[in-house]
Amino acid sequence: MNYAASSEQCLQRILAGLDLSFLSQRDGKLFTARLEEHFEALFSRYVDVYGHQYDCYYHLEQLVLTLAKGLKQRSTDLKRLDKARVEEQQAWYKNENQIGMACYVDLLGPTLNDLKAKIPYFKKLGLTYLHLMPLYDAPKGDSDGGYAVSDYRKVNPLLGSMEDLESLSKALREAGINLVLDFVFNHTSDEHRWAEAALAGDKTYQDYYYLFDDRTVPDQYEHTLREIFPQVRRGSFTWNDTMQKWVWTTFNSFQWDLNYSNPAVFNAITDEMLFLANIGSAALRLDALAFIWKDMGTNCENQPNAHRLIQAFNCCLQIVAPAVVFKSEAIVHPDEVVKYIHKNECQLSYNPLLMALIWNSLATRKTRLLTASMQKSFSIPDDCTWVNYVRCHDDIGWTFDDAIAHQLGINPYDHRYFLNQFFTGRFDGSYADGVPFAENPSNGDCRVCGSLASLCGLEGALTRNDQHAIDTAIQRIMLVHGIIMSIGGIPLLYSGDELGMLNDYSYRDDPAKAHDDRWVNRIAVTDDDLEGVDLPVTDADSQTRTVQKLIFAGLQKLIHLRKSLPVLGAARTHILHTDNQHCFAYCRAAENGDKLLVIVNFSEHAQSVNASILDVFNGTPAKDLLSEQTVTNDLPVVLAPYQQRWLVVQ
Ligand code: OTU
Repeated sequence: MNYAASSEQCLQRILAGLDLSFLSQRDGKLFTARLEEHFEALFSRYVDVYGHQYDCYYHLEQLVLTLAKGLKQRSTDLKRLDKARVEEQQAWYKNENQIGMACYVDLLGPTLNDLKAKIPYFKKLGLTYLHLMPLYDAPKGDSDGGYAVSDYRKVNPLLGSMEDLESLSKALREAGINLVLDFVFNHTSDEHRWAEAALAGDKTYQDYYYLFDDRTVPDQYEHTLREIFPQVRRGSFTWNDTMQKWVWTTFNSFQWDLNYSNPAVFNAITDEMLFLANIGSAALRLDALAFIWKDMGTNCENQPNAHRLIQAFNCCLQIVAPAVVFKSEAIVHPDEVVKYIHKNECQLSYNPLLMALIWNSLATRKTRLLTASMQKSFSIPDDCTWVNYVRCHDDIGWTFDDAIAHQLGINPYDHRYFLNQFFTGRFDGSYADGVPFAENPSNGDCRVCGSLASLCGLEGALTRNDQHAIDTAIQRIMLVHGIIMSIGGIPLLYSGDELGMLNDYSYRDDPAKAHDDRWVNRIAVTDDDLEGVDLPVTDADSQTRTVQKLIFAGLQKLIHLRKSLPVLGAARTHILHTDNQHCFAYCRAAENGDKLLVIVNFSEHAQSVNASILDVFNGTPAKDLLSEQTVTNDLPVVLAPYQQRWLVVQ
C-alpha cells in the first residue's frame, strides 16, 4: 500500500486541528520539519496496526500532541546532541572506542550519587556506555530485579531521586559515557497507577491490560505459549481476586502484560518513553520486546505487529529525540533475533547466540556449532551493531538454531541437556559451578545461572586452592572477553566480571529472592573491591585480591588494544573455517584494506591451525598484538591452551 498521499493529508488535518502554540517558534519549526520527514513512516505502521479501529485517527492525533509535548520538554543540551548525532558521519555505536558495562545501581553504588563518584573508575576501565538496570519505582520485596515498574517517572527511593538521575546522566555525558536505560514496555507492575485504576474497576484502564473473565480464552492461548518462569508459576495467566479476572502475566504474576491492541496504550507508553529519552539516555534497552503482540494460535512472540510497533516507537524518537537509539533484547531463535535489527527498528541488539555458543565451545572445546552459526547469523546491516556479551543479569538460555545442530549431527535436545548438566557441575569432569534455573517439569527445559568466574571454573579452583586450575579459569575469562572485544560490535561487560566475582548464594536466605536463582549472578561490588584493583600485584595481596588484579589488568589490556584498532570500528567480520575443531577464527576487514585476524583456542591443550588461515594477509608477515610474537606465514599458527591471537600485518 502506498501511504504517501493519505499520510500527508492526515498530517495536514492533524496539524490544523491541534493547538501547538505551547511550542516555541524554533521548536515549532523543528517539529514540523521532523514530522515532514518521519510522519509517513509512523502513519503507515500505526494504520497497519490500528487502522481497522474506528478511533484510530483520534489516537493518532493524540499521539502527535504527545510528541510535541515531548519535544517541549527536551533540554537545549539534548537538542544540541540530537543535531550532532543526526549529522554524525559515523554513528557513535560503530566506534572502536565503545566499551559497555551493565550494573545494578544498588549493587555497585549503592545509590545514584555513589555511582557518580565512581565515574573515575569507569574511565580507568575505559567505559563509554553504562547500562543501569531498572532503577524505577517498583513493588517492595520481589520486583523481578526492578523489571516490574510501578512508575517510570520516579526513581526507586532507595537509589535516589529523579534529580540524582539527571545529574548522573549529565555527569556521564560530560565524561563521554553514554547512559543506557531500560524501557520496560511489555508489562507494568500491578502497582502502577494504570493497574491500580484497573483494580479499582476503571474500564478505561482495564483495557490497558489483557483481562479475561474465565479460562476459555487463556486456555486457547496457552495451547501455543511458552512458559517463561515455570519455577514460580505454571502458564501465562494469573487469577486476580479483586477484579475476579484472569490477567495475562507472561513473566511473574505481578508483571501485567500491556494490551497493545489498544492504541491508547501505545500512546501512553510513548509518553513514558519520551520521558526516559529526555532524562538523557543515549539508548533505551527494549526489554522483552518479542512479547508485545499477542496473536491467537501463535507463541505470541516475534509477531509482525510487534515489529511494526517497535518501528512506530522508533519514528517517535526520530521526531522528538533522534539522539536516542534502541537496543533489542530478543533472546529468541537466531532467525528472529536479526529481524529486530534495522536502522528503523533497533540499531543495537544483544547477541544472545554468540553468548550461548561461546559457553557451548567452552564446554565442548569444539567450535563447529559456533562457526556454522556465526557464518549464518553474524552479519547485520552496516548501520546497526551487535552488543556482544558473555554474562548479564539473567540466565543463559541455549537459543541456538536446531537446524544447524542437526546438519552437524548434533541432537539439539540431548545437547542442551548436556550443556545444562555441564554448567551446573553435574557432568563428570566439569569445572563449572552454575545453578539450574527455570526447570520446566513438563518438558525438561532448563537454563543456567552463575557468575562468569564461577562458570569458568574459578570458584572450584579457589576452593581447592589449585593454582593450575585458577590460572586456567583466568585464561577462559580472558578468552571469552577477547572474543567480545574483537569480533565486531560493542563489548558489554557485566559489573563484577572485571574482578572475577564468584557466585553469591546469599539470595537463598532472602524470601524475596530465593525462588529466583538469577540472583546468584547479581553480585554486590564494594568500594574495597574497586580500590586499588588497577595496581600491580604485591606479596601482601591475598589470593582473591591477586586474582581480581590479574583479571582487571588483563581486561584493561584488551580494552586498550581494542580502542587502538579502527578495524574494530566500522568494518566487516568474516567468520573463517579453521582445520582445527578446537579453534575459532574470524577476520575483521575495513574498506581501507586494514585487517585483523583473530584465532582462539577453546581447548586446554596446545593447538595449531594450518598456515593457509594467514592467506588473508596475502603473504605479508603478521604479528600477534597480544603476545607481540611474529607469525611466519608458511608455518602453522600455534596456540597455547586457551590462547587467543590478534594478528595484523607487521
Ligand atoms: C527480560 O528477560 C529481563 O532481562 C529479565 O531480567 C526480566 O525478568 C524479564 O525480561 C521480564 O521483564 O525471559 O529470562 O527475550 O528471554 O525478555 C529472561 C525473551 C527473560 C526473554 C527476555 C526476558
